[in-house]
Amino acid sequence: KTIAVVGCPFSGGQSKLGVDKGPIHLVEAGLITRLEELGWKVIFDGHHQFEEISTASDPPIGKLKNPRLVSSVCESVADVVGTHVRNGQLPVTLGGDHSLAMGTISGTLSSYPDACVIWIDAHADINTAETTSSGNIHGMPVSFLLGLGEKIPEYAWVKPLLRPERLVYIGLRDLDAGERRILRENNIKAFSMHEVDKYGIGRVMDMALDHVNPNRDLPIHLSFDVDALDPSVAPSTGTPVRGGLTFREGHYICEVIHETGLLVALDLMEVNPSLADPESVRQTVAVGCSLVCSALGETLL
Ligand code: DIR
Ligand code: MN
Ligand code: MN
Ligand code: MN
Repeated sequence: KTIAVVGCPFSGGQSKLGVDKGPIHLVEAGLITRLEELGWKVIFDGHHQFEEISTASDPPIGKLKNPRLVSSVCESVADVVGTHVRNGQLPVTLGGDHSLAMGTISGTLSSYPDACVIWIDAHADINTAETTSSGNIHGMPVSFLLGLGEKIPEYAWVKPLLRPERLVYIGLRDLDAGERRILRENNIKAFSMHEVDKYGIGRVMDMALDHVNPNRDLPIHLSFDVDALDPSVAPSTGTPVRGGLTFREGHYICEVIHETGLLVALDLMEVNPSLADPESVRQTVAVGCSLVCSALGETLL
């Protein structure tokens, strides 16, 4: 089986510079060799080049910032990821900010309409054009995939193919009021850090998979925001929130997903090597690489 690494140096879904350097650091840390050592054939044809749309020609639509740029980048990511999936390859998308998942998940669902999405994050990223207070689209990709909120013509290419019952969150601890309401109204299953504390990550993973994948027969798209991890584990990210997943909890999630044998696409997002000191950056990049390796078969024994 072949992995296609899709490097996405993109930061337009939020306002901090540097997250576009995430994929370069992850690859330079040796990710591709490590995946090859796990027995995969890996294709990587350089980091993605995106159409440039200047801020001047991309004024806000309502509150949404850089709306045309984010749309055009995500549409091209959807095409790239979709093509890899159609060719039987497993796309590993390296972000870049989490708005990119609008593209990656659209790409996965274009070939696997019954795929489930496991979203690991401190945040739910489910704001709509109406509920967002930041206007940052990295806080919104899930609402587009579900088809929630007012329709924006610039995003007409995003097909609302994700059903709420095929989505589960783990690691949440920083939700906006509107996001809480959306989760409740759409009956979306979420395991916040409270449930991780209460049940332990082992039972949370069992319950999460029982919910989205009861017969363990549906393809899985894993979208991992590195800020799901505690800031002591992954400090170099744009919106760190204390009280997150431990190093082992993060890896355990990835190991269990690999054990299902159902993973068809993986995102590793929001590594920002411009934030924090060099040792924190090294640590965050190393954790990002090892999460990806765990999801792709690296084991402890
Ligand atoms: C916040 C923060 N909910 C927003 N979201 C972040 O801007 O919509 N997502 N940081 O990763
Ligand atoms: Mn996040
Ligand atoms: Mn996120
Ligand atoms: Mn974030």
